Amino acid sequence: MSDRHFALFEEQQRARGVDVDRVMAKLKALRIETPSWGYGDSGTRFKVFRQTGVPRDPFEKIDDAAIVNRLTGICPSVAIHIPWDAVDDYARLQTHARASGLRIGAVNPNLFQDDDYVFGSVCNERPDIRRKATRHLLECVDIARAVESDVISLWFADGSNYPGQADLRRRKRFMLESLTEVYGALDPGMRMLIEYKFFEPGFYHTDLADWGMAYTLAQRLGPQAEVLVDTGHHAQGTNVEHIVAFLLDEKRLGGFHFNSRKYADDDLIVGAINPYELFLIFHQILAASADEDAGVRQTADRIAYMIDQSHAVEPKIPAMIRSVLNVQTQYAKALLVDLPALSRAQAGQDVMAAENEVRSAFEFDVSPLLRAVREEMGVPVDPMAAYRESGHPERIMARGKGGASW
Ligand code: PSV
Ligand code: MN
Repeated sequence: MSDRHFALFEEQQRARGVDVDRVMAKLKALRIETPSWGYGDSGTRFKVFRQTGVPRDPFEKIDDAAIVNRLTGICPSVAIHIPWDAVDDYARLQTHARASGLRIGAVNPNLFQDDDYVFGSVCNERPDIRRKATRHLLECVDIARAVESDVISLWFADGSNYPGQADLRRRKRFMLESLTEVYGALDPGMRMLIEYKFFEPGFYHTDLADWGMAYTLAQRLGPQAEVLVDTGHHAQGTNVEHIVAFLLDEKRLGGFHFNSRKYADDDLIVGAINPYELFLIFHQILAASADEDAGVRQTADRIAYMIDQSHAVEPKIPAMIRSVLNVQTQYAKALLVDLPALSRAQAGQDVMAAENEVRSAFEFDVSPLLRAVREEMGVPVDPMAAYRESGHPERIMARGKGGASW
């Protein structure tokens, strides 16, 4: 490796006992899924600012996801959201993805944009609306099968705005009833990821408000149901990495929706607000990867890392690349924690040494390491600069304004 900075980094890490080759192999194996809706126009309830060059259909969203993958080398799948990405011929969509070097990842049903769902979807008091919602979920299992995806990722906007508005226990049972039917339709290799969110659009209660509710449901359903943690779906100050550790230990952590938040579910670029939190999440995952319990190790090793962002003011593709690079950076830093040394400090109840083990890994500059990894992977060492020079930003201008929303 010609890079002098990498040589210094390598020397420094080897002196700490870090196996740099192993770290590089882990970095090469990291995979992050990008969301089709992150390439579309989106905004806030106040305004959606239209950008020029936004994809006009699911095929063009795949084209944009493909360039993110080409430049980073670690984003070979794209999540779809139905009906935003509904097409007549899913085989064609999959062929297009394959030809672009991608595969279709998680299939996300949409149970929040139909007028019928004003008082909920699977938790609605009206049986005909619950049926309609369940049918849509079953349709998404079929779509997953058609595009050879093994993940169906569920989020429900179901909730209420006022005390007394809803029968909370009855709605809980409605949810279980619907998901039991959907779970029964899964193929053996498929996973159902259940995402929670503490508020919004409901402002009083949400039917799946936190990880405990999602976990309870997953347990009631069976081993193919797991919890999905969206980093933006917690109250201020929640210790998200603790939730991650707990779910890992229970072997029920299925995936992530990464994004950043400052106040609520802000959907900002991943790692833009609190990179230490992202690092600490990866630290918990990597610690679980080394657990003596094989089940915990397997759970940690098959987590679906997905980005869930909506770009209101940012150019979509560079924002997505930035998110991917920020995830990669924090993962790299977490790989530098000396787990045996940390474990010794914890066992000895040495507060300062234990805290230092973790924080000092976060403080290393991993950019020489990431440049070396990218060089070995045959992708640009600076994906952001490569995007600017790729010709893609100019090419997509021909799409004009008024592309797909979300
Ligand atoms: C809800 O806020 C959410 O996080 C769910 O994952 C949805 O599918 C996605 O955002 C829609 O943008
Ligand atoms: Mn989400």
